[in-house]
Amino acid sequence: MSNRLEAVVADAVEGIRGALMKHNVTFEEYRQGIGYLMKTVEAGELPLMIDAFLNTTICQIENRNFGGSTSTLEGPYFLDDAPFVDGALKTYEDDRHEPLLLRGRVLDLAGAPVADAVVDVWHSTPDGHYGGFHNNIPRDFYRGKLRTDAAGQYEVRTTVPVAYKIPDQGPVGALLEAMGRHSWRPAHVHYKVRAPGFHTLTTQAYFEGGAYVDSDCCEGVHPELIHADVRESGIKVIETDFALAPA
Ligand code: MBD
Ligand code: FE
Repeated sequence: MSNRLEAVVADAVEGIRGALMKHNVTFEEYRQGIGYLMKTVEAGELPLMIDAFLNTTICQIENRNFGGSTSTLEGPYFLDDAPFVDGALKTYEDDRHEPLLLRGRVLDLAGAPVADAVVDVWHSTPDGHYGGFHNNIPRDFYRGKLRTDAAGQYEVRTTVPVAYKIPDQGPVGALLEAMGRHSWRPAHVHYKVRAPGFHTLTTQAYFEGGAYVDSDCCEGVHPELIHADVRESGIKVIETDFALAPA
């Protein structure tokens, strides 16, 4: 059992050693790196740092192993107790943001519809926060569960999300800035699709031409997850079919 641990840690160390060698890292820089890691731990941002750099790799491994639609980051703002919603997500009463229709089908790998699949949808508020996490926004705002019908279809109305800035006042923000990067994620809609007998799919949708689509600080964007600006009777539509791999 410890062989797997030994293999992963040994290769991780080897990778870091390669980077140190390649860039002629000095003893002083090495000490600075340790100091930076200490600060990150003290600030409680170690999970944020590891997520920003490495979570997307774990998703790539899942994509390689399971097949079906492309999976990407769950992020820190999923709530499993979101209510089932009928027709529309709860939004701010004065939300004047552009309306958005999310719809599509849940399918198996052969393209047959999956009825009674549960599709969790969640995204940012128009002011760039998440319900249940920031500014006392109710936990059922801008999130909800949908159930697919006999044709595997789901549909829900909401408003267009905005780009999201990960915490940038601490060590992680400082590191990204020192690297010449920023702390923004492009506007996105999160999905988690579950059905008995299938592997759970966690993914996101992005907006073509949106800010930061080409420079996501968490590197979670895949080209096939970027949606063109499609409109129906003037209403913006994101249509996403999810192909689920067998469990
Ligand atoms: C988010 O909203 C998000 O989706 C990810 C992956 C990381 C931080 C904030
Ligand atoms: Fe998010």
